[in-house]
Order: sequence, then C-alpha cells, then structure tokens
Amino acid sequence: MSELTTHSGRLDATGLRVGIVAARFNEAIVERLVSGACDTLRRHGALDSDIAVAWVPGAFELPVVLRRMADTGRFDALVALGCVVRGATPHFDYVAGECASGSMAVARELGLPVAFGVLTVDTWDQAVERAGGKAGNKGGEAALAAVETARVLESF
Ligand code: INI
Repeated sequence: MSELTTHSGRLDATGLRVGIVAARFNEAIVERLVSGACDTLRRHGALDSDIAVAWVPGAFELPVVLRRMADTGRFDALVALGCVVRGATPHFDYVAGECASGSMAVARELGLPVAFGVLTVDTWDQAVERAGGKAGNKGGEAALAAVETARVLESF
C-alpha cells in the first residue's frame, strides 16, 4: 500500500511578498491590526520592502483593492484588515457580508490566499480585545494564515 502525502504550510514568511489592505473606518482599532500583521510578518522573516499596505475608507471598499493588488501578480498573499461594529441598523450586515464575500471571491478567482482579518463585533470593547487586547491580535493571526496558505499552495 502506498503512503499518503501530506501538505502543510511552513510559517516562514522569508521572501514572501504580502499585500495588506486596511479599512480606515474605526482607525484606532485597524491601526493596531496593521501593526500586529506587520510585526508578525517581520518575526517570521518577511522584509519591510516586501510588505505593501493600502488604505481604503471602509470595509466595504476592501474587495476592490484586494482585487487590484491580486491582478498585479506581484503578491504571494493578501491580508484584509478592518473593523465593523454592529449598530442599530442593518448596515453592519451589508458591509460585513459584502466585505467577506468579496474578499473570498478574490481568493477563489485568482487562486491567491486572502486572509480575513476584519473584526465583526457587537461592541467597541470586543474590538479592543481582539486588536492586541486579551483576545490577541487578529491582524497578526490573519497574517500568519496568509503565510501558511501561501506556503501550502506553493507545495503543489
Ligand atoms: N465601515 C467599516 O469598516 N466599519 C464599520 O463599522 C462601518 N459602519 O459601521 O458603517 C463601515 N461603514 C462604511 C463602509 O465600509 C463604506 O466605507 C461606506 O458605506 C462607503 O461605501
């Protein structure tokens, strides 16, 4: 009987070109997610010269810029960062829903890892917890997911 083949991605960002798209809405939170993502990439071997950060007004605008970055062919992985806080109207659902499905569409259509580091929370406190507080830094976690996925794709 032949042995099974296992593919897994190393958490090594050496030489990886990573594009980060960050939504300025709730900027105090998103700045921390961007710092978390950049620090994590550096700690795993990425060079600053291989990291590009693009800012957009809000999470709704993330997919179009992710798509443009993906189309350049210059990136091995992308990271979407933002913070959508639920309000009193259904606006949250439209913004968060379109942002998530638009980001996934870029990943699927281009075959490129797009990590989803967009917080979708009920309260500001929940956002603080996830942006370097007691629940960690979801920007850093998304960056690691991007690296791992890029490496596993590379293994085929
Ligand atoms: N954008 C966010 O990134 N987070 C939010 O919480 C948010 N809220 O609550 O409205 C938000 N809205 C703006 C939206 O992303 C677009 O920028 C805007 O609708 C213009 O297209």
